Amino acid sequence: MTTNLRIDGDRLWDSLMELAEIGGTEKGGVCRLALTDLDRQGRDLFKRWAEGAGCSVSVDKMGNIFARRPGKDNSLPPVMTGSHIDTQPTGGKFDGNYGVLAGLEVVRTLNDFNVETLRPIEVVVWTNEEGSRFQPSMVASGVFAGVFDLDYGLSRADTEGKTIGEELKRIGYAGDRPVGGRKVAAFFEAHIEQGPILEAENKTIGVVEGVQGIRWYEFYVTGQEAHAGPTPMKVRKDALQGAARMITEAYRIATSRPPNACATVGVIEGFPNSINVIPGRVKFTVDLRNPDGDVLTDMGREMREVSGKIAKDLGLTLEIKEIWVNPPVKFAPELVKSVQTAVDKLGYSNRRIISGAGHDSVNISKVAPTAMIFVPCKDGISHNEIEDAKKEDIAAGCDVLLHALVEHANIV
Ligand code: HGY
Ligand code: MN
Ligand code: MN
Repeated sequence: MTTNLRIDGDRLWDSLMELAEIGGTEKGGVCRLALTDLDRQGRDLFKRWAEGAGCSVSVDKMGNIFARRPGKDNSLPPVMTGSHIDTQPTGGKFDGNYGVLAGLEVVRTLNDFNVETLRPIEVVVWTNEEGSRFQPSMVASGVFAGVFDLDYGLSRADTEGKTIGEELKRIGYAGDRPVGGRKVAAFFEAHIEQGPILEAENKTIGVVEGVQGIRWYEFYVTGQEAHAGPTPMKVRKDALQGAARMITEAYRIATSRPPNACATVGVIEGFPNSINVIPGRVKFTVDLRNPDGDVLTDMGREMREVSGKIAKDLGLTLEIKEIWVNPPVKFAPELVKSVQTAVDKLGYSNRRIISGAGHDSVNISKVAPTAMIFVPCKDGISHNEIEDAKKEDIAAGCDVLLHALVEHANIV
């Protein structure tokens, strides 16, 4: 395909801004949690746009949406691209949404130039990538890749006990297609970096070689509620005192393994959450990450060990649930090479990079050759309503996606 083929950056940007209005927040972010009515509205909009671009749209039993542009030989496995449109509660306009709409823009561009590919192309919206409303993260692409079974996926419940299966039915996206079990020739995902490296080095494109490992835990610390006044410190069974020491250890475990180890405590719930009652129960979560699988495993081991010791010292009981383990992933060298070739052909500044964030590509890499394309985001900030990106970078990443995708859509 000739190098002067470019996507329509204005159209892509306008689509991003229009989708961002669904769940748009005061601060300019997006709150569109998985399988809420806002997610349904976003799905409906994508479906309308995809059908308007001549795609046939299907939905599988996990609510994953596939917009298919036919190729010359539709018996061949498709080349796929896509991401997610569910967001964090204080999410931004670009996380996930960019990868979905970049895929749609590739289809629109191929239509504009009457480019026919050998293989069909499918643009995918994966259900519940964020793992905010339903844990674990990326559960629907996980079912597609056989990482989880369908029952497990559909049974994931939110804090109100509503399951993915029930919510898919409620919003009208409980599809009838089997989930996965079909060949995919290649999968590409365009995404903002969600970190500071590309912007700091003034690079337009990140050629993503892989994703760091991730482990998620839930910690349940139990002590005994008692009166904040008459109960001497030395006899207390204060669940929050224990949790606080364990949380401090989580940060030490990360900072003692520089430069890549990460630890995040995103959720803390105390009970009974009353100013003059010693907390009897505390639940908190720990998200550990490292590009080195062995170091990540050791971080988890140390977290368990020190927390058990703290619980014993303070006369507390501790239950630790390991809710998600994702070893580090290396992407398919032949697809990474295609991304690099497209970047070089288009003349964009670039660097190789490992993704700090998890993506559906992690799961899809288990069943198809997979690679990702990163573009910078402002100040490296994401999972924040101020998330922002430059229009020209958003367009550049989509140009790279266009050329890499079409290269593979024309390989027999
Ligand atoms: O957790 C992650 O890295 C992704 O944003 N779900
Ligand atoms: Mn994302
Ligand atoms: Mn995210």
